[in-house]
Amino acid sequence: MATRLNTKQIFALVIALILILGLYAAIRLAGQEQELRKKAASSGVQASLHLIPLQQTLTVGETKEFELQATFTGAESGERLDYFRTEFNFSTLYLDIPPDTYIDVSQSGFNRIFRVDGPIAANSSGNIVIELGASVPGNGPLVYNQSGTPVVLTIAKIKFRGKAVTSGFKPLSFLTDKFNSQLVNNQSLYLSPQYADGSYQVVAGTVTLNPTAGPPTVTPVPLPSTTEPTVTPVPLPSTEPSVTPGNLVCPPPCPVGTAYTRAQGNANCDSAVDLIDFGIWLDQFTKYVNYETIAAASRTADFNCSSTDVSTQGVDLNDFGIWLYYFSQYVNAQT
Ligand SMILES: [Ca+2]
Ligand SMILES: [Ca+2]
Repeated sequence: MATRLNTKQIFALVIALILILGLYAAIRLAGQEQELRKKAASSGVQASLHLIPLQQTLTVGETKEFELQATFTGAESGERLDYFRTEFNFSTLYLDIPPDTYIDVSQSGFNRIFRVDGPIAANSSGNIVIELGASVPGNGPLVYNQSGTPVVLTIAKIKFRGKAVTSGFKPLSFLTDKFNSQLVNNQSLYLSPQYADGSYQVVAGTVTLNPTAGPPTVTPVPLPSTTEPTVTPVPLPSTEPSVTPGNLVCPPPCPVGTAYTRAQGNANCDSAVDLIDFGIWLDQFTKYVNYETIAAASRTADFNCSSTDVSTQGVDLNDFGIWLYYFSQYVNAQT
């Protein structure tokens, strides 16, 4: 019996073969990818790059230092860095690196500097490249700590100077792609670090007081102070009518025999405490709140004035209170 396969059966076999080959290829590829992934990372090291302090405020012209730190956890015993490269940028509008101030990488633990940008390169581009290496593979900085606490490397100390006032905080950003930033350990394995950008703000250097801003805070004293008796002539007792007007700190009292005294709200020294006195008080009060000086002899509505208490020597609401009190007495006496 001839066992010839017909066209249909051949076709089915070919399809099955293609499927089997495809599946095999897919399994192989997945395996290779896993291998690659193992090679791309080192043995579980968590690396992070950040600036310390994370945030700073500078005044214009002021210089402050940021430390570029790298932190490592989970490294294996004896694990070191062979190579370090990072790049980050700042705005040349607001910051610069002061001239002759170079980036300090002396504490990094690397003994070979491939590239560290100085002030001229950094200030023209706004980019800082730091590229360091071990002089011999395996003699770079150790990233393993037996106690399990993170290893902190101070890779670089960078001094920035405030150039112009910013509106709020601006970033100091790491370039995180593998082309610009690479960390390689002593087994030639890449580490993929986490990056934390820093930030800064620049504020004006000096606070200038605007003399036109806001109302004056000092209450003007319209008369010479009596708190210094050696300078100001000692005023005579207010009951003494014969004083020289130029030396007064309080208005003279009403003549003896007046029905109401000045201390009783009688501004014009007639026989009444009425709305005329209120009108005088209001006029002088208006001048007082507008800081107009009224000579003592003319300050006739200063009812509570005391030559020894400067706080009474003005026409204010205390004097109004006195007028009101005696005005009601006067009105009641009339009825
Ligand atoms: Ca009066
Ligand atoms: Ca007064």
